[in-house]
Amino acid sequence: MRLDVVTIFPEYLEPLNVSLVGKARARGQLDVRIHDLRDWTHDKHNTVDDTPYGGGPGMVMKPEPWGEALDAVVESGEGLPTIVVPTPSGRPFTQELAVELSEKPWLVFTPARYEGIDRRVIEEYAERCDVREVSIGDYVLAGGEAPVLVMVEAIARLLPGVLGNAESHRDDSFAPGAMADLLEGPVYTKPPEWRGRGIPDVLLSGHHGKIARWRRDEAFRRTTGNRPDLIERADPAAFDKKDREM
Ligand code: 6GU
Repeated sequence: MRLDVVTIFPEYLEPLNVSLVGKARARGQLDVRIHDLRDWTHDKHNTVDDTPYGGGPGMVMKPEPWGEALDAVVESGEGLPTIVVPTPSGRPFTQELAVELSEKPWLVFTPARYEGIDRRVIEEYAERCDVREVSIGDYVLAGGEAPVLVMVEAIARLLPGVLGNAESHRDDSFAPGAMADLLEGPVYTKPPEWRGRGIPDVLLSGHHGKIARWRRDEAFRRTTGNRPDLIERADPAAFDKKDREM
């Protein structure tokens, strides 16, 4: 997968050199290219923002540098990319969207600062490319760079061969499958006793059926406590009689 990011803070994207995403790049599974938006400005101060028409607080990112930058990036590859515009006004970024984006050959991210990008830029590229305005949650950040880190990590771990073990995503919270609609429950490892705290007996029993039932009950308990909205929204057929007895 090819991944371009256009930003006024290229150094903010340095975590993409580390850990899972860094390794995927080193292995050639991900081709990440970071671009400085100011490279497409022409004035002495490399201006990227201006005051909003109609008045109001804050600044708006000017269309010209974004237009030149996106023309250069879009024309630098084969075919057309999917453009992901991080904005608190976008559609929610979900595991489902992460899966969909992980199947694209080429993504371009356009993290903005200030009050966002002049609307005409989004309109212009939506005529040429698939453009997605995406939010990572119901809170406001100072810019789209941290959301890009979040989205790229969620997408990269879904690419074939990036996680060591393809089974690793099977039980993810929000993954489709047997535990769909439930959050993952607690996990334990050695030592068997730590600061006087043991391991639930069932996990030491070797009884796979009982372990599966216990894991499901714990997942159900956690979901009821932390995300009751997920239980209400779920297909009632997703829950069995034993779940309802919890
Ligand atoms: Cl994508 N950007 C900003 N600035 N704030 C956000 C967001 C994105 N998603 C949630 N809050």
